[in-house]
Amino acid sequence: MHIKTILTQTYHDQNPGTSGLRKKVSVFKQVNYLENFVQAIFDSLENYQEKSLVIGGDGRYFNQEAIQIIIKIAAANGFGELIIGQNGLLSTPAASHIIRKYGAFGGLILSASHNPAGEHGDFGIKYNINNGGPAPEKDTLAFFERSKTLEHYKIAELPDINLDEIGTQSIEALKITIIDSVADYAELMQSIFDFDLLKQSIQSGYITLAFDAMSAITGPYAKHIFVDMLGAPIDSLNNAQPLEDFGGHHPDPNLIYAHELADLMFSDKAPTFGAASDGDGDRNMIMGKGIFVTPSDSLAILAANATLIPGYASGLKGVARSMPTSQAVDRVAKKLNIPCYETPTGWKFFGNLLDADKITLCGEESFGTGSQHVREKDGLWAVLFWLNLIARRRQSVLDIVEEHWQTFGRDIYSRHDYEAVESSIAQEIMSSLREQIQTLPHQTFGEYTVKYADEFCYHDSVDGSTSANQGFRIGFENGSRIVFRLSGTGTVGATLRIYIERFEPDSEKHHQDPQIALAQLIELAEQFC
Ligand code: G16
Repeated sequence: MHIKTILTQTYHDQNPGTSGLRKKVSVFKQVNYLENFVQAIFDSLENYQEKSLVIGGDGRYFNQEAIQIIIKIAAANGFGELIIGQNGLLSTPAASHIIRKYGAFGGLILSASHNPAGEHGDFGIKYNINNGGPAPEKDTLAFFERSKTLEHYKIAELPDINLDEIGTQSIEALKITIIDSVADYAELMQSIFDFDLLKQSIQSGYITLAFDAMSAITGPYAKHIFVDMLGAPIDSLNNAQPLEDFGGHHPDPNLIYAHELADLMFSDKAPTFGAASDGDGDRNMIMGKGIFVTPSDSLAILAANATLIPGYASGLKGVARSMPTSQAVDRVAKKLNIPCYETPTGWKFFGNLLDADKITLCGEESFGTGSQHVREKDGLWAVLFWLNLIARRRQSVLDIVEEHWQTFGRDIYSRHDYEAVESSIAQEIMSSLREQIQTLPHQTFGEYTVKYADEFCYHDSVDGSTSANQGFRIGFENGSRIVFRLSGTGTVGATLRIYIERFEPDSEKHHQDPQIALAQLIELAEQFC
């Protein structure tokens, strides 16, 4: 194999955000841009020679082209085997599982998640370590540092590899294995959930479902699992064909971007259960007939009911949520007498807790839920969890949620996003908040008295590392909270996120519209910034 060393220009903007490097396709297509970043990753890793690397992506525009480049750079840098999803496709949770199952050294996942795709959309790349989870901050910082001094990359002179055919081919000492993108993942799901009960509940018509794959990666996974394995009719799936531009959709499963599903679920024709996933299959939106379940509530409900699921029948070790996620799961943990950890936003912060067996379930307000089974959040896993719950409890989603609120109270929750804010203005807002939090404690605003106000700093109890500047928390005496932080996944300007929550123990008041129930807090939040 002939290996060339290419002299390259250095880029200074390759700083990974909350979840890998995400940029416009036009940025990634600059000369040597992708090549540099991949080389910077490999230069920052040690002892991977002759080991295996998993490669796959969500199928968006530039996915296949990028994979061909990565294959050649990985070959030149001495990996022994490349395990690649057929046609270059792997959902993020499936990639995490494959890294773990095949004991790979790590993996490169190509996705910009829920960001729009296509020639004018976004692209992204992230490195996952051998536990199957996103590289921790110390690694992503090292990638960035290396990228700023990189002058050369190595690339093997190879023909493009056919990604369509399953099987292994060897090029000298390098093995290239193309695997079925779905089979291993489906088998894992079957090992966790009661597929016989699910099949019976779906085939008897007790559960009817609508799943929107948003023309992104989960289509083939949903078809195999829901239709082929569980017997759901094919028309339960919407937008199930992955497209390079995601059909022009914004594959972010929420009430705005998955509004067709939302309209259906609030109509007379609603099935028992509705769900959607995102570009790379790690997010989930859960709906029942006439109800949208917030991700924070969903996490709490899954935790409270986990022992009904075969894979979690022996109970939970602990749970974790990201800092801005509502405190609903904390109440469940308290009742179950298990620890509840609060981590910064970013799935990578759950990795150590999962590896150390301190937690079994974890989740985030940003439509992410997951467990011990992989080291990424997992959209279809959450959907199967809910289906299994409905089948076991023989109750509708609405009844399950209402009963949960009656038992634990409701954490009324809302997130407001201010997108494409000029970066300098966003920084000014953050600086002003940093000053204000010093003086806020004990001040009273209407019915709200500030109990604490701080800038969240996380101390990882497993590896002792510290992650500072993770957003501002303002907590009130009555348990309400306002949180401010800047998103780490946007690609245009800055995105300011404001998270607002209020605890409501009175079940007579559980049906309020969150925007009305939270009106005073929303006004306060705006006043602060
Ligand atoms: C990523 C991360 C999540 C995070 C989310 C939002 O999700 O994996 O942990 O909660 O971004 O982050 P931010 O608020 O910084 O935009 P995904 O689905 O985009 O990979």
